[in-house]
Amino acid sequence: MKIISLTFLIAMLAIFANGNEFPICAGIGNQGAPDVAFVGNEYIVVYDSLGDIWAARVDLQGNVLERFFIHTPDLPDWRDTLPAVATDGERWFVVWTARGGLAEEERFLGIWGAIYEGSTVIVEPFMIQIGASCFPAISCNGNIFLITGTVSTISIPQRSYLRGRLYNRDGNPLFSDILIDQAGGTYEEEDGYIGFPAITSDGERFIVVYPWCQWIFGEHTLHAIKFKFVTPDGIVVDGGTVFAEYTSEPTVPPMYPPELIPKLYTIPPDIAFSGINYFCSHHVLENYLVLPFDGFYNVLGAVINQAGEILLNEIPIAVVEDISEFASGVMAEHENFFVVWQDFRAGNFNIYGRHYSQDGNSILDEIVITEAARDQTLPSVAFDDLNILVVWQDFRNSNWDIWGNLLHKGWTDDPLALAYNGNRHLVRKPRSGELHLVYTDHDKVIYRYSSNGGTDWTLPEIIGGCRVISV
Ligand SMILES: [Ca+2]
Ligand SMILES: [Ca+2]
Ligand SMILES: [Ca+2]
Repeated sequence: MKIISLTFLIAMLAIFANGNEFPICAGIGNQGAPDVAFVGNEYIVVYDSLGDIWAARVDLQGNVLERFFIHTPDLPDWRDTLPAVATDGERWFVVWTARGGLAEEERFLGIWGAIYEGSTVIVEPFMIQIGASCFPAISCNGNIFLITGTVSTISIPQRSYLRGRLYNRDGNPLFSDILIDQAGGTYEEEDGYIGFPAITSDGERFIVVYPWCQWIFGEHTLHAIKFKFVTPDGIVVDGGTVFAEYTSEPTVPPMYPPELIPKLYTIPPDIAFSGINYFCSHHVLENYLVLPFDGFYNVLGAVINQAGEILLNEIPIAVVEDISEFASGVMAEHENFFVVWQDFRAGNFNIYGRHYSQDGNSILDEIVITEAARDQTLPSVAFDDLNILVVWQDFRNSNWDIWGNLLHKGWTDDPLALAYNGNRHLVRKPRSGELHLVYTDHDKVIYRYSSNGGTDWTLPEIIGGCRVISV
């Protein structure tokens, strides 16, 4: 009996350890590079499946409603990959890049986009005209979309450009190309390179954050994480530098073979706006002397105000020595921020998260998002005004799939505790274990239901907006 009980206990622990993890797409072969946005009343998850772009609609209880195909590359043996998605609240705009060639001569072939409402296509896939070929990023200020990407020239010195363009919700480009920044100087020994950018908006202006490096007069390389602003008129406004480190080697990608290009440049930082400040999360090498080979990484953060001043820098988000932590994503959760990252502490990659105040102070404990077997990598995160959906690519089944975990804030997850605390109401249906709970949170009325006396609860659901409630 004891053995049976112990087996049962272990099985139960495994279930709880997985929390609310669920597969979003576990198709044959590899699915990867997911991005997620909260659109209207559902989440849209975009991803690369076998080199095609797909999307999944996920409801607020974590049910996958639908998966649908968006685009396959025009050229044989090329892949459509690295999708990014943004929304104006109704429509969602997905961008991606076409990538091809053998590993040692990988090339990018421009940036593509398409616009949807729900699963209805509004604008069929089309070329995005920004004069950039790789690392697409997109954000919306509520009205118009900024799309950015980078391109590098085969020249002496090597130059790299971060370009962008504003688009309206019908897929029409506004104004002309915007040159946001460039790397690479005038002289032969001034090679430069710009890596994968990220964008967000304060509802009017956009802020773009990106890795930047340049080999300076043959003496040293400056590696930096920089940011600039773009106005809705397409004007670039100076920003600042949240990180800078020198190395004495000519360590400017892509002079290396692609497999040696550091994750510094091929995996983006991220940035979010809380209504007051921006929070930028990014990864850096623990030791820059290891370039051009990959060393270990740390995740750092910075709080930037709307004037572009860095209020707090080098926030140590995940900084364990000789352990790689990188690929962070950040989103605003009302006045706070939530950062997720991939982490090798267990000997394979898992995903963790942590909350920060708008002042950059860590609040609450670290949250385990997934500790499943094998690797979970490249997390992306969205907030639906109540819950958080984290998505990632997942190798637990020995091929890459897309998985998610729907978190309820992370700190008020005990419904019964909620019910006994403040403006909250709990009702039990007579002669049953059925509980109905309503409470308010940021002027929204939240509802949860339990069929078994409070052991299991539905995920919180917004049912209205007011301050005084009853049930
Ligand atoms: Ca580390
Ligand atoms: Ca793992
Ligand atoms: Ca798969």
